[in-house]
Amino acid sequence: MADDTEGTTRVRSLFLSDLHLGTRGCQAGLLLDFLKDYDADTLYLVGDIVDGWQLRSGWYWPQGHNDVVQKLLRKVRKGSSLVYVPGNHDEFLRDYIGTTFGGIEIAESRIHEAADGRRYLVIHGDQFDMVVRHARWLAHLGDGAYTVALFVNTGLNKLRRRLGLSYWSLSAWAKLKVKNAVNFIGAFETFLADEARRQGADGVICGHIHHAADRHIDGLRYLNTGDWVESCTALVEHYDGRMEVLHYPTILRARAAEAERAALPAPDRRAVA
Ligand SMILES: [Mn+2]
Repeated sequence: MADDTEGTTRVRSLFLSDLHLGTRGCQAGLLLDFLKDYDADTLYLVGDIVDGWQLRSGWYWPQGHNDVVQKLLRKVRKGSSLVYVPGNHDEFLRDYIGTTFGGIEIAESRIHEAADGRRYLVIHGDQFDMVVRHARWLAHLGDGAYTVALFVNTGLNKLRRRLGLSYWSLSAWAKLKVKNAVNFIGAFETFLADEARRQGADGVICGHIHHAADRHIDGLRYLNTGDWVESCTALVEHYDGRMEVLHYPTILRARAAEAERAALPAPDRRAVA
């Protein structure tokens, strides 16, 4: 259960992805408030934390983005473990996979064991872009094609990076093809669940498509942390192993409504409740 001290809620694990620091879209102010509200034994940064692709085409780094980084580093100094699983926008960090610096561990993916013994594959998810895009013909080619597509996806984007081209992103592409976006999201979710199952996990925790979710796919728990560009969502693991997707704007609204209610004279409270 949550242990509340000085207005900060402590959880066993906190999963954040798709902050996109270094872009105008990042909701750094809200994110900083959230990081003041929540502390965790283990922090997972599930990719696209710093937007390296965007920074290459023009430096944008306001103080608020620095504050977020400082806040995260401060948590590490105060004893939180931090695992950084890079995504496609911060894939420059993939060159450092397997290393630890300043108490931060960089990992390609990770199996997280929850307090209740359940095991979750923690991965950003961009590794599946090509698989999702070409799902129809890959299905005809069998298991081998699936592995090849994963390999091609990584190689192709590494090449694009070297050539100074922008990242080819499934989520951006799906948005252009709005009619099919729902299908793509569904396919992405299914592929990630399949991969988690293949690795013997009970669930998957990912990001990438900026679409927070908590659902079951063929008995496997699919959890997506969402993003801090549009939705401002995070995933927490409570001390009993219970996983919960938090939508921070909803938490803030509920808190404001409660404060408003508490400020009313007692007889009026019932009328508002
Ligand atoms: Mn991504």
